[in-house]
Amino acid sequence: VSTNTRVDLDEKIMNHPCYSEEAHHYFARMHVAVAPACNIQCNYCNRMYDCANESRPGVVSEVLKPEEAIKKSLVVAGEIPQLSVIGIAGPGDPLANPEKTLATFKGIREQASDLRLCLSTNGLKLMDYIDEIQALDIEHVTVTINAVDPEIGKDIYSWIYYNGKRYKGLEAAEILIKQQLAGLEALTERGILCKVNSVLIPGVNDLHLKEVSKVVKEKGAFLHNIMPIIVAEDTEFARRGIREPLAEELNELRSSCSGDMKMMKHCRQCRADAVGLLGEDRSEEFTKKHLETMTSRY
Ligand code: CLF
Ligand code: SF4
Repeated sequence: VSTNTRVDLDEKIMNHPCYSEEAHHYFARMHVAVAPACNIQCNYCNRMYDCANESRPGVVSEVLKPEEAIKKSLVVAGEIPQLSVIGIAGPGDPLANPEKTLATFKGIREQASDLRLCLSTNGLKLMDYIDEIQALDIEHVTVTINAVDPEIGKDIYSWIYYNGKRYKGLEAAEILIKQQLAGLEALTERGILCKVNSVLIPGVNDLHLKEVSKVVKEKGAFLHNIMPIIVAEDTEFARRGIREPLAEELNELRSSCSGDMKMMKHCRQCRADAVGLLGEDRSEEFTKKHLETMTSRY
């Protein structure tokens, strides 16, 4: 690694509240919720709420048009000087809404070039947008990978919708996992910093996540974030009686994986329209209604 690349990498980590535990005390992020549709069905998601791959189910974010999201980014950057990152993480999957997601990133890139861009996706369509992600200088990408073995994946996903066709069961899991890992590898080859989120689902993938950690590290992931499932009502996992993990189970699993790679321990399972430092939620201050009265100043 050359000195320049090293400095560059340190910078990318140090200014991002999710990639550095230290940075999360000083740097804020904002999510713009521009992506309502999704192309897969996770068994912990009931579609009424934010994407549970990155967010807290049970929260309904305010969906914005790209132009509204760009304006919001400029306003919030003016109001919150610690703002360093704009992320798109839902409420569905950003790459299942490619026009909206890319138009938003493009506008922010052009009008607020000092903000870093961050994308969180289920990874199904990553390979189709690698060039765009690189061209827009999106420095951080999260891929949610809950299994690397389709036999386990088939119990986590009911279906995927891929290139005009719906797939179910083992076949769906095979395609999804293949695309996720190929996407992860392609991104890291291009120097894009990748984090992998995994939802810990007791009795389904708890014994498998160590293997996931190992594989995603091999594919170049920089950070692994194991998040506890939040069992939302009206989901397949609620019907199957899946329980939420205990704090000790989560901690134990994280430490058993940490030999393989850097583990994230400060994730707050943010909403898809979260604003502010990781521990605070200022989304209410910056709703569409409130923004209208603020935009005249920007
Ligand atoms: Fe958002 Fe995610 Fe980017 Fe961070 S959140 S898109 S990487 S800017 Fe961070 Fe929030 Fe945890 Fe996500 S604390 S839910 S890991
Ligand atoms: Fe729900 Fe996100 Fe899974 Fe899509 S990717 S089904 S929005 S949790």
